[in-house]
Amino acid sequence: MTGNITFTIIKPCAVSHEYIGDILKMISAAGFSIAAMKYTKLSQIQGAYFYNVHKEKPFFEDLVEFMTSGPIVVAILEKENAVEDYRKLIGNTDPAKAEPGTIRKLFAESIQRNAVHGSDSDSNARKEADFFFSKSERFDRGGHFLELVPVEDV
Ligand code: IDP
Ligand code: MG
Repeated sequence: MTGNITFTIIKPCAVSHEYIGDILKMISAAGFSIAAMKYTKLSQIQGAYFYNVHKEKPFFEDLVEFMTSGPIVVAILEKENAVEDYRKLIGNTDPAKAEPGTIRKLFAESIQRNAVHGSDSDSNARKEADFFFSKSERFDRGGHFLELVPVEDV
């Protein structure tokens, strides 16, 4: 089943360069609507939990240090085929390999400081959305509480 939400983070590098507005404009222009959003900062524990899948990678500790180094914007984005379409909009993990016009091509500094996070699957999108937002903080386009299907059905 193709999910209709994805989860994004505008990373500390992009926030500190004042790119929040430009990135949100691209997200909106690409047809995503914001179902939830907050300005926050990750603790060490939250950063390590969020990137737990990468804990064996050589870049893990640096990544958590970077992601906890300053404020971020976290958001749930709603659109048909959200995960795949958002990965296309952000581009390759490495900005040197990202397509022209993608968010990472335009705003990333390096493979680590690559401006934004985007979920890699429907089930991870749901888990990441649940990690940051309660049911009462998520809204559909009509302004009603966003109903999400259970993770196991995504
Ligand atoms: P993704 O963000 O495109 O899904 P992942 O492979 O899931 O890429 O990696 C998570 C994050 O870890 C990346 O967005 C980037 O910030 C960082 N990262 C990935 N590969 C490297 C690397 O080779 N060196 C340093 N940081 C990396
Ligand atoms: Mg990933």
